[in-house]
This record gives sequence, C-alpha cells and structure tokens, in this order.
Amino acid sequence: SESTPFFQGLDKYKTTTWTAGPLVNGETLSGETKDVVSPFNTDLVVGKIAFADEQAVELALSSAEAAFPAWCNTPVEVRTEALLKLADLLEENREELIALCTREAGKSMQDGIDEVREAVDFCRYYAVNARKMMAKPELLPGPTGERNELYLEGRGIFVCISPWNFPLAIFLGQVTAALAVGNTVVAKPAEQTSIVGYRATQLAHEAGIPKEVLQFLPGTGATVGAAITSDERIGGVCFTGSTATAKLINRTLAMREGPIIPLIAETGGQNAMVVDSTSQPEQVVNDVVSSSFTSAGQRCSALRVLFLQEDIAERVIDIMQGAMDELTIGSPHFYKTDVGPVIDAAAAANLNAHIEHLKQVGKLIKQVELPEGTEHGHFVAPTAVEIDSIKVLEKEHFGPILHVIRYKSSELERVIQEINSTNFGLTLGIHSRNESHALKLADKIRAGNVYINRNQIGAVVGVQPFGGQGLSGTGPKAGGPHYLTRFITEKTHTNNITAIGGNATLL
Ligand code: UN1
Repeated sequence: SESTPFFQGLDKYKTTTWTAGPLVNGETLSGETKDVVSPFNTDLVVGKIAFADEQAVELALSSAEAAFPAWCNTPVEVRTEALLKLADLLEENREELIALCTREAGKSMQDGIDEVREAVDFCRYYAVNARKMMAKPELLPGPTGERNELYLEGRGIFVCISPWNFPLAIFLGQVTAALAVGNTVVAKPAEQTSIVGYRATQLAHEAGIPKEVLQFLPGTGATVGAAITSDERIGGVCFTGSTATAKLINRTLAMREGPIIPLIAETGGQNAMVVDSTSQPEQVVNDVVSSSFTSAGQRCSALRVLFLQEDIAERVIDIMQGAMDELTIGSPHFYKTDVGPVIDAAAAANLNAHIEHLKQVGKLIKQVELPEGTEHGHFVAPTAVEIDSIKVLEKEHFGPILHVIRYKSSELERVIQEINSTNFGLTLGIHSRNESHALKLADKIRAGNVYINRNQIGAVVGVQPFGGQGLSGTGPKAGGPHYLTRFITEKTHTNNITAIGGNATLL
C-alpha cells in the first residue's frame, strides 16, 4: 500500500530510541543528556544525546595525539583495509542508518538510501586512492651515490567538522579521508545530527579503526568546535558548512599558538541555472524541480536562482507550477515522499520570513500548500518567486525556495556578471541545445561544478568530484583524485649511500 515503507527492514526501528554521547577511546561518556526530537514530528523523541565537556575534549585530543605515531606508521594497506571493512559494515547496517537519517535529520527515505550509498563510496574511493597516492612517488635521478626518496605521511590530529544535511556521508567522507593517509581524527558532528555520527563512529571502530585513533565529540560550535580548532596540537581542519563559520575557523587557526595548518572548507553557494530559448521546457522543469526541492532544498549544491530567457519563460513557469503541485510533501518515512521537513524551528522561521519578504519585493509564482500532518514538524512550503535581480538576495537561503529572474538575449552579459557578483562559485546549471553557447557560459561563470542539460545536485563520488570556488570553498574537491593531497605532509630523504657501512655497529 501507499503507506508501506519501501524497506520493510526499517519497521524494526519505528520505536527505537537511541542513546549517544562522546566516544572517547571507544567509551561512551555519560553526562547531562538532552532529548533529540525529529524535525518531522517534534513529539517524536529519537533519542538522548550527551555533549562533550572540557574533560572529554582534553582526553580526546591527548589520546589522539598519543595514538598518532603508531597509526601513521601503520602500512596504508592495513589502514585502508579497515575502511573497506567499514564500507561493508555500512551496507550491513543500512536499515538502521537510513532509519536514523529519516528520523534524526528528517531526510526523505530516498535521501537516506543515497546517503548510505555515498558513505560507502567515500570509504572505498579514499581507501583505493590512498593506496595509490602513498606509493613512493618517482623522482628525477640525483647524482651517482645519492638516494632520494619522497615520503607522504599524515599531519597529526585532523579535526573534522561536518554538517547536518549529510550527517552520514559527509561525516564519514571527511573522517575516512583523514584516516586513510595516516592522521588521527577528532570528529565533531553537527549538533542536530549527533546520533548518526555516533553510530558511524562505532561502526568505524568495529571495522578496525583503533579507538584512540578516531575520537567523537558531539557538541555545539561555540563550545566543542571552538575548543578543538583553537588547540595547538591539531594538524589540520576539514570543515563543511557555512562560509561564515569557515571564516571563523580560519581566524581561530590564525590566532592560535602552534604551526600554520591547512583548512579544507566546503561552504555555501548562490547556485544559478541559466536557461536559453533553445532548451526543452519539460526537461528544464524536471531538472529545476529536482535541483531546488530535493532534500527540501537543504543541499549546498541546490538551485537557488533560475535565469530564464524571456522567449521561453512563460512556458517553463507554466509547466513548473503544475510540476510543483505534483510534489509529495510529508513524512520522510515513506518512499514516495519528495520533500520532508527542514532541520529545525529556527531554519523554518528564517525561511518562512524570507518567503514573506519575497512576496513584498517579488511576484509569487507558486507556493505549494502544505498537507495535513505537517503541522507537527518543521515544514516549509516549496515556493517559487520571480524577482528582478540576484541583488535582492543578501545571502544563501538554505531551503525549498526558488528565485526566478527573466532575461532578454541581449542581457546575457548582465546575467553572467550578476551571478559572478555573488562571489560564490559552487554549482551552475545550464540548459541549452547550442553547445558553444553552453560552453561559453560554463567558461565565464565562476563555479566548481557545472551541469549541462541535467539537474545540478547529487555529485557521485569519483565520477563528479565536488566542491566550489570563491566563497564556496577552498578545494580540493571531495570525491576527487586530489582531495587526499591536503591531508598529508611530505618528507624528502636524501641519502649519501656511499657512506653506508652495511651493519656498522652502534657504540
Ligand atoms: C552539501 O550539501 O553540503 O552534489 C554538499 C550534491 C552533494 C552536496 C553535498 N554532494 O548534491
């Protein structure tokens, strides 16, 4: 029936309440707990979470520091064997993980399935890549009698700070990249999705990642996040979240004692799609609706600003209004649901205020009516509004809101300038059947990921390396061949082998 969940296996977790907390040296620390409620229904208690206190932070950092030399000297084959095992364990535990993604993060079931798939892909991709990359690189020959070698090694403790919108995939993507090349890890999940991170950490330990090597510290950015990023013992930070938080971390790293260390940041966007008069309206609408409203628009890749060439605008808008009516909004626990809730009350309030503001400054195209049952959760109605200029938007609005701007073919340069003027550069969609026109736009508009004649979300690990330019991030791209290079440090050995006396005895 319509109300039967796609995976019967999820039923097992219908009434589960999880208990989670900091995992320091593999032990769950107790402490003051708070209830975790579902964004879908705030009466639904998903579990209890204890946040890390100062002692937990200190113990996690000192243990991760002590564990570093042994882990760094563990052969890459052994380290990555554990990651391959983790991939298998994720698959074996997928029902619980999908259930948790739907309940704790309010993600749709399809999103939950995709999330497990992506986490598995990250484990395998970084395992394979680490093996390739850590193999001794070839150097030019030096003078006779000299041996030169370049060694790649981990940097020390890597701090991994992940977002609530991909609580499993990005959490594990960061962690597995850091671990594969020999770093120890202190991971802080988003405070809204700590339980998913907790289960993922337990599975990583079960897969053979030593408990001292991977430490898990749930908490807020202002407490745990600030403490771990200001510590002088850390060797690098990997962060996905807002541009503002990335800048705050950058300042914290600059001000602290200790070495200058890398910050790998994957941040926000003001993602546009440019549609010209040669494109096919039905295809455009299909891709616009999926890019804007999948995951309730809570993807950094999501489409925010749709530029429609005047000659085709009416047709696209007309079909889009119908297509938006077809969206199934509601419980994330059903496979047919397209749009679930947003993450929390504050997000819903901000997005709804933005919609009201847009109604003043723009022209409403469509606001889908929320069905019954959604009043118990943090739902925001999928909405499309026509505005005059991208300048109306002062920031990224992380939800199911699409802004539409019409342009004349003579105004194409203005469109390019407007998009570039945001200084973001994450995803860009282009719809055109004229290839040279599409490639010209792809060349002139700042973006890390350009999608031509398709939707602009759902980058596949290893297939579409993902990450932005400008305000959207530092690179290297996640799920790409260069990602691991920022997690390592290098050591060159130059050895005058003419002086080596075999087994000369040490006095
Ligand atoms: C994010 O939303 O934080 O391509 C980044 C995609 C995803 C986006 C992840 N990989 O839609």
